[in-house]
Amino acid sequence: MKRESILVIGANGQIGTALIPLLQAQFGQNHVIAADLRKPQTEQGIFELLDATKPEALTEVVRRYRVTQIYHLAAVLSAKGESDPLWAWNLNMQTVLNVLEVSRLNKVKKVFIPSSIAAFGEHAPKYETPQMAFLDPATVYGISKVATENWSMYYHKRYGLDVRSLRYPGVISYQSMPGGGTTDYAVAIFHEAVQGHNFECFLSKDTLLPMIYMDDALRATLELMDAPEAKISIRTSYNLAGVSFTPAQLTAEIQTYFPDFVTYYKPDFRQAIADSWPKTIDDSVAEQDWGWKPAFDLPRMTEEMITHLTPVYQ
Ligand code: AKB
Repeated sequence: MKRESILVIGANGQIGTALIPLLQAQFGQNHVIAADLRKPQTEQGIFELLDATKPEALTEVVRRYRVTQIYHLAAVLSAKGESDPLWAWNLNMQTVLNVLEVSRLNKVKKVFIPSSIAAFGEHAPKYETPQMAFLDPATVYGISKVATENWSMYYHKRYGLDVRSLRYPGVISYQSMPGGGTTDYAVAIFHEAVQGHNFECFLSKDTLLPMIYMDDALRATLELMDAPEAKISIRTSYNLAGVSFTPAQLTAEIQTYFPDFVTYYKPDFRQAIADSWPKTIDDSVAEQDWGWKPAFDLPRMTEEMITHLTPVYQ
């Protein structure tokens, strides 16, 4: 069997931090190259400082390590992107185009570039949003994800590049904090609750959004990347569902552990972003094509989050 050499761009981010140990376990520590703009706090395995907006720098790393797979996880998320739309567009698109082009020119075998529920907008059905819904996103992040999906499909059709993608819901994890997203409240709330603090939520209490626990998000990613090429019918990005909940439902679940915990609601500009997104997702195409099934519901996710975060603050 040929050895893989796997480059993870955006390795210090929320998904990279949790994905790298799994890739290291599967392929061996010396076969996973973690890359980011800044060094991580603790380094385990190979790390490269890399600015993926620079095609020469990316090419150099890909050639030096004879990279066979790339996970491109670096992006400016929905809320942060709105503070400087042109900067966010340039960063998100330049890095995606560099990854696609450098992969094509250097015969990288497989590429993973995530999309997001942010690709959907006003004219997609809000409940059980189908795979093939109309895409008219309200944020620059969403616009960049729709463009990324189309560029990925183009590289697959035109050059045969094996690019795969998932439309991630809000990802809930204890390993690291997300940054700049609209779903971030659902991680921050746990950090406050386990410290005995109350929580001020920037979304209203009944804002239903699609979310996914990190274990499910990682399993979906690895299952998609492991699926035989013939099974991949979607070359834009697969809808992916975990569990949908509102801030009020999450608060009630946390209160089963901390009965005195209170959430206060102070919606800000992120409310309009959340209101433009789906509430629940139909991921039946992922199920049909490569057998996707989420394992974590709201109670199980809450238990895991509290179990892992409690010792962090003791
Ligand atoms: C965000 O909130 O921007 C992200 C996402 C849903 O892609 N978590």
